[in-house]
Amino acid sequence: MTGQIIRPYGDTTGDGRVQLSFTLPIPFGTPAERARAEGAALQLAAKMGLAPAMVVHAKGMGPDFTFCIVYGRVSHLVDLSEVTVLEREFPLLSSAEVNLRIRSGLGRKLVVVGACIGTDAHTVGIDAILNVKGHSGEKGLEYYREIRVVNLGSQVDIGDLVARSKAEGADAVLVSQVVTQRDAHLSNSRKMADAFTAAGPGRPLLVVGGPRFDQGMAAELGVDRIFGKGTTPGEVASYLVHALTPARAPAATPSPNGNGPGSADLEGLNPDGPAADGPESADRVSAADVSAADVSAETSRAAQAAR
Ligand code: B12
Repeated sequence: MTGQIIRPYGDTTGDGRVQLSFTLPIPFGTPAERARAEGAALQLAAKMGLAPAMVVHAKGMGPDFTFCIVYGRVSHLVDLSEVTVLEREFPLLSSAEVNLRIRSGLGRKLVVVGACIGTDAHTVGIDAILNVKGHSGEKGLEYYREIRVVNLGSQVDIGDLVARSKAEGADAVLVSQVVTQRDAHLSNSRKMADAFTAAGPGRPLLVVGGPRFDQGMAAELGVDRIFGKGTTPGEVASYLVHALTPARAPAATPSPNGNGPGSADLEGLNPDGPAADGPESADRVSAADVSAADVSAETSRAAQAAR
């Protein structure tokens, strides 16, 4: 089966075979209990539309539970023309381009406060985005000259996050939620958004991330953007610039000492980027956004600073 309509396969193409694992709240101790557990697994599989189905693995999980893997055939078809994919709405920028856009657009450092909130202690994800060592070969936000990062770590109380974000003058708050038990990631994100709204005007940009978020739920959770598994720091930096630097930088006079947003930096900037042109052109910022001379000047500034 090829083209727009497909079916999963296990043994031969298009045979519809899938594998499914789940845990049942019944024991797997005695032979009678094992037979009942496997029968229960097959009943569930049949009700889910797997026919024929077989239990290929079953194992006791403590005294009261059974973990099962069922292999069976589904008759459902997948229509690829109905698959919806969330397109990235901003162009990916290099770190030099990000720094330049912040300097030109804000005229000061962009302040980011990050944390894992609630009882969540999974800091590896937010650290991958924030720490200088970064992720997937990309440096984290701490590496960017024009971004000031305040990483509050794990299990941060929402009230403390709001207070600290205010004290730091945060432009953006980046929150990680990895644990999804009882939908904690959703309820915590909503509570966080509500707390920032209740804190009054000047709410920072709210960004949440974690491997099990549905990235289409931002509005429902009251946040501005959701990032999922495999996010890289460069994507986040590019998004922050897209969301926080003004659409068109104000005209500026070159400062006599060469510091600050001179007209050379601003020339040719189009911070809206080519995102509206579609995903192809959104992959890379175009020459119309940041001139090659600007980027090369920024790149050598960064190299000098690193020495
Ligand atoms: C390492 C780990 C731990 C470590 C955490 C150490 C630390 N300092 O972070 C320790 C041992 C402490 C731990 C503890 C627990 N863990 Co744990 N843990 C994991 C594990 C193995 C890896 C997570 C990880 O580091 N991934 C690597 C990072 C880089 O990926 P990431 O988090 O997805 O982040 C990326 C993106 O999601 C995104 N992102 C993430 N956050 C953010 C935020 C923003 C703003 C942005 C933009 C992007 C972004 O960018 C990152 C880079 O791409 C996972 C299983 C797994 N393989 O994923 C379980 C897992 C997350 N843990 C789990 C559980 C249950 C627990 C415990 C409850 C276990 C227990 N009974 O005690 C405790 C809870 C502790 C607590 N209070 O939170 C479950 C969660 C299940 C669920 N449904 O929620 C998992 C899935 C394991 C499992 N299969 O059961 N854990």
